[in-house]
Amino acid sequence: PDVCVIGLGYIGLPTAAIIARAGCPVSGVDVSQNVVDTINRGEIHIEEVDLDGLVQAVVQRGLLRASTEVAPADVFVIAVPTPFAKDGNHTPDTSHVMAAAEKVAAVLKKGDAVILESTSPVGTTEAMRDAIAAKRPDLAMPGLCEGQPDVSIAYCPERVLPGRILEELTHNDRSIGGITPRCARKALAFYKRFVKGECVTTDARSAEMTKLVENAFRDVNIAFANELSMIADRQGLDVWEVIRLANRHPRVNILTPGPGVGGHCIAVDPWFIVHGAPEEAKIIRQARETNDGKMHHVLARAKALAEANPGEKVACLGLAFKANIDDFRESPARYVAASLAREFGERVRVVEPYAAELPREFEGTGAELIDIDTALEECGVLVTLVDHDVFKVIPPEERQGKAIYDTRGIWPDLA
Ligand code: SAJ
Repeated sequence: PDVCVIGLGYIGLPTAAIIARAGCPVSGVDVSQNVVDTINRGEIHIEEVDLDGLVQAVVQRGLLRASTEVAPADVFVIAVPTPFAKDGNHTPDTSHVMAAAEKVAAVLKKGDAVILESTSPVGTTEAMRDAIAAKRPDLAMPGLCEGQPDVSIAYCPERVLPGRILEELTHNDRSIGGITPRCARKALAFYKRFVKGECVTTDARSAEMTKLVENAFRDVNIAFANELSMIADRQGLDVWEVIRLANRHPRVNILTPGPGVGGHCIAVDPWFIVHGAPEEAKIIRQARETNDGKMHHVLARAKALAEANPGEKVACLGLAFKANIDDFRESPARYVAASLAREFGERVRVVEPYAAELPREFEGTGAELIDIDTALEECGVLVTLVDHDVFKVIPPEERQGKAIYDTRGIWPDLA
């Protein structure tokens, strides 16, 4: 089939490339002319392992072409952002999904399939169907007509990990949620072309909730670890030792405390559940608040350590939202480092091997980006904020005599 992928970001572009590699002609659509031009040159605008070579190959073979306009196709895959509305209440904003659906509606024909992949609150796929139905009264819509609908509509979330996107897009299992069972079967046949993992069919609302639940599960588990670390601080316990021991229980697997939860998914998606059922979603809401609060706890402890060592420079190790990636958006490490820079100015050094320069909020603070060897020579205080491999391998003798706050537990010998 001819495929149209709408939204060429972290999910849409790799998905478009993988569909193209499977031999389907793909037209990729993005609102940004710059993104479109970059891809048509065979280049990419995001960082992801092996994505550059794949996009170059499928563009060169004429299988992937980008545009700012939605053109007719047989299968439409929507992978646009679903951020929060700007009301400060963590309300989901599905306007990009609806805008994409309206563009699809304009070119939709009998027999086509529309698949939503964007993380969405429960009910969004049906709302999208209704928006398409309003624009195209000539087409019989699934769930709204008697007998056979003219088009099929489904919700099929991804569950890929940044840094492993291509691998996980191919090998992860997938939930395939149809508005009707027939819609699910149609979407299933499409995903089978490029997914090697198992594709499990369900209804659209269950698939929407599944995606949210997966990330909320992880958030709650991280919150448990973060809460433990704050309890341990209060009681003068070593949290790493407690977790190591508890995890020897055959049915206990406590995750790793850190400076908070970053990224664009785990810190966002649980709120979509809370928004849909505010009375019931108590643990899920609390986990979000606990993980956000951890940042402030870490900052307070780091400040105290800097104040207790007034003559020393303070090295913040890491800015990324997690280990071994160059993504600094929504990063608790970055928040803590920038707050320390504002407070302690020229005493602060930042080590981030994945950054070429410090983000804008560091401007004028006097803080500097340096490499790890310089930090180990010049800084008497070390605050580890990201568990990058390059930090983990620093041996104890190189850190000897320094005041250290290891927020991620990367140096077990400290315990
Ligand atoms: N973190 C901890 N302690 C831990 C694990 C993680 O503090 O034990 C922190 C990380 O440092 C990071 C944040 O949590 O700041 C999230 O990192 P992550 O690796 O758990 O997840 P993401 O955001 O990179 O990707 C998640 C994944 N979801 C799940 O594992 C349930 C991924 O599979 C999803 O596809 C992705 O969200 C998404 O796009 O929804």
